[in-house]
Amino acid sequence: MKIGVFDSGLGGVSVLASLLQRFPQAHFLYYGDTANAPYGDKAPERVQAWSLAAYHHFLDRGAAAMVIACNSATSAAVEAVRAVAHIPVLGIEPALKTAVEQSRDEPIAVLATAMTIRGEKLRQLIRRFPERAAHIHPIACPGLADLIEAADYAGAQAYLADTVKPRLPAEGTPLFVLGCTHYSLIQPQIRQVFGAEARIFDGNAGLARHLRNRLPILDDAPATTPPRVEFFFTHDDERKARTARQLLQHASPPPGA
Ligand code: DGN
Repeated sequence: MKIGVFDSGLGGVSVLASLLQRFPQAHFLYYGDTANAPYGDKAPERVQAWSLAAYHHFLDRGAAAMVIACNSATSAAVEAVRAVAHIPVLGIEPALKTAVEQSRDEPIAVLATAMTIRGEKLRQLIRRFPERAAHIHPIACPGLADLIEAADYAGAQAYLADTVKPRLPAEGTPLFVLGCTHYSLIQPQIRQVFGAEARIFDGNAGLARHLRNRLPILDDAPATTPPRVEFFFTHDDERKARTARQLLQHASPPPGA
């Protein structure tokens, strides 16, 4: 069974790694829109059009579901894609609820692109926790996804230290809610800057659970070895696909681990 996974670039590979672990029997089609990335500072209407192009890519190849592994595209376009879709379309949501449940009064940093921070979806999510409002810090990180896309991990670490850290209260180790799928790829850098004990939450496991609920039949499909993943990038396809495979290997525990 084919599942489409869509992001503006490489960030969705962190989601793909979780999905592969949970559904090793599925055949994943990955679509990274590198010709139009980054999405975080673009007009929502354009992101809707690009998300629809990804949907048609998956539909033409027989996908049974589309996973929008990009918070920015989920925020701007999930409804627009669902309005025309013939297959389930799932978006990703920052795991704020889990962070709230697992904290007392520590600061909770929600890191995301400007598009996600401005979007109504995140505002609605934050409004669900009025008693914690004073502790929740939404922080737009323009340019951070680009550093990760370019594999500039030292630059990403400097960005966290110089741009993110000063915007958080000095008291208490913050919890981090990752509202951009690219940021899951820099968890070591977050721990480097904020301490090894920093707690980090992304929406990947929640998304895998959601997919299982929407497509219970996925669990019945026979396992394929090795797992099947096809990468497609709208720009610089071969090089990006090579990097994506490396990231995936790095992100996935070895079989049997
Ligand atoms: N990975 C994307 C997200 O989760 O928002 C977007 C990154 C980008 O295109 N700037």
